[in-house]
Amino acid sequence: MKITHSSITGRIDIAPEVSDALDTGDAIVALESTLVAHGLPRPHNLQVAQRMQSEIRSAAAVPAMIAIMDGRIKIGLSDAELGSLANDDVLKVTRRDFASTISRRLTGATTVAGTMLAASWAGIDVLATGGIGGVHRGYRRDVSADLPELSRTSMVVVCSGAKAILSLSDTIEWLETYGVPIIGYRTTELPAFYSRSSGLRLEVHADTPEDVAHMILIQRELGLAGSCLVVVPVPQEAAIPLDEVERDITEALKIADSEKVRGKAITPFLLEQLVNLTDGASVRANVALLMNNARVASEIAVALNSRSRDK
Ligand code: PSU
Ligand code: MN
Repeated sequence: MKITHSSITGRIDIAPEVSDALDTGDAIVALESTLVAHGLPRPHNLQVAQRMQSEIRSAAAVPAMIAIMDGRIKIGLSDAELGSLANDDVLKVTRRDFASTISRRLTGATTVAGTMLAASWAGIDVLATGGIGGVHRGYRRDVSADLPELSRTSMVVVCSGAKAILSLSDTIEWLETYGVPIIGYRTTELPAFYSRSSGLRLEVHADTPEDVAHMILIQRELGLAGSCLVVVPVPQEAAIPLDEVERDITEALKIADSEKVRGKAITPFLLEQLVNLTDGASVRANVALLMNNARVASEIAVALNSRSRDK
């Protein structure tokens, strides 16, 4: 198995399926566990995680859900481990939380940032998720740890943009400042998570997994550290029109403000409010885009592998 920093090996458990794929050079897609623990309501959370894993397998890749369980970094989770993340109260782990979670032998779900870090330690280079964190509306100093992680850790992150509850334009500006390329996958606009368009134009797009793989390999050849963000719109049949979801987001933000929710609690709080305000349409969109992103990420991982082999 391919682990870069030897001192980390003692802290990581890699599931047999993932370890075999690392040995044989098969495509692997990392999955964040925060969407299971904090992002989706029960029982959707567990079902979606299982369905994403099947989707990845049927697209000829191996899923690697990442979390910290009792102080061990896990790359690939058993059904029992997944079940405990879906049902128990666990921590939310980003870069700053690794050492404290491990030293106290606690259990935590990794955010996109935390997942990127652990995936890169294990030698995995593609990650699929729903939406990354970003710059919050109104509280511009609340910037998700996902953004700096994207600028420093090399990974292909496939998502449907940043969560719509954020300021998408401020998030794009941040990524530009810190040199993170954004590739629109079959879109010329930044997707707005629940909606297919945001009105924010993207300069770069790709129509096939091979196109994406080509750009990523050049990024690597140039030695440009950091991630590429591949943004994929939610499938049409589950999309919510932008003006409709914007009304509900404004309402959810008002509730958060009146209840003085701040910091890392705000994302899960707003997502939960939206489930009620949209009568479940936000969950349907979220599930559809997660499944679709899992498939696209697998196709990109496969294309990256065959391109690197051809060289
Ligand atoms: N997107 C979702 N649901 C989520 C998240 C993203 O649809 O729960 C999670 C991801 O794990 C992401 C995190 O990394 O929210 C960002 O949280 P924060 O704003 O606290 O950094
Ligand atoms: Mn945040």
